[in-house]
Amino acid sequence: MKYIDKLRTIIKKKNTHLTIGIDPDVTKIPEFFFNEYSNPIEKFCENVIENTLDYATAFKFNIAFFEYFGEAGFKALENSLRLISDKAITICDGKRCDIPNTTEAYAKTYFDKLGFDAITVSPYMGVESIEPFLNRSDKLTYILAITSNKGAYDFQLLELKNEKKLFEEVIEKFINSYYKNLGFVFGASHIKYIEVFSKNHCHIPLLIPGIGAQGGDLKMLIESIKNELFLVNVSRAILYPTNPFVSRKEYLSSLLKSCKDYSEKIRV
Ligand code: OMP
Repeated sequence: MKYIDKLRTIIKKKNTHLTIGIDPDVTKIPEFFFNEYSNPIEKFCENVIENTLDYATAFKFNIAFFEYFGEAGFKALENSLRLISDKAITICDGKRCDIPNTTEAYAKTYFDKLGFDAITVSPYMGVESIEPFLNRSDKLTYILAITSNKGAYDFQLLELKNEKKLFEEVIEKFINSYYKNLGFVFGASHIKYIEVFSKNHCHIPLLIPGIGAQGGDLKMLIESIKNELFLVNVSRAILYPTNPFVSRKEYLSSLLKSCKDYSEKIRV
């Protein structure tokens, strides 16, 4: 099944655009996982997925946090993807790109071996640098357009001589390429640009982080999106309790509460 069809089907079934960001931060995972399990990261991910799968259309795995745990992190990724199977979209957040033969190695790992549905990439090595991802026609590649951090102003929002912003030039280059299995990442802090882009490109998937811990305005965001193929990512605001010494029962109940709450709000 093509990515867009799978995305559309799951959004309809679960009636939400919520993506849960699985960012297992060793300093924030509740203490009991470390006391009770030999592979705490695997069990942490397992508990999050099993308790939230019905309320999330997608799960985005930020590879940085998994790399920290080495082999245990890789096992946690494999186990998580097995648990999710076809019940949600899986996104590898690696922001990877390199010269083509190196990108091919990333594509083999994340698409062919692990089986992710989609990946995030940085576009600044050019179209050819992400072609190995785009050549997997049933998968989707989310290209960074404007990111949620203030560093977006360093390069992405620079104005060019033709009066376009650099990120607009990037988007145009990819949209005019031969490939159709691509989408874009917009930080939730850039509502004005999300509104314009989603109005003009209602069939291009969007991935929008920056809600929750980063403080994006969810209500305004939802009102501004004119494209049904969007996903809004929430990581820390769902994953972590304020007190890391919570009991299992308290943790699971707060996880479920915040997940259900976001799931209901991220709906059109
Ligand atoms: P929270 O701020 O905890 O919800 O996490 C946001 C997640 O989205 C992290 O995994 C970030 O790496 C990622 N992210 C951004 O925060 N901003 C961006 O512009 C792009 C991403 C991303 O590509 O996912």
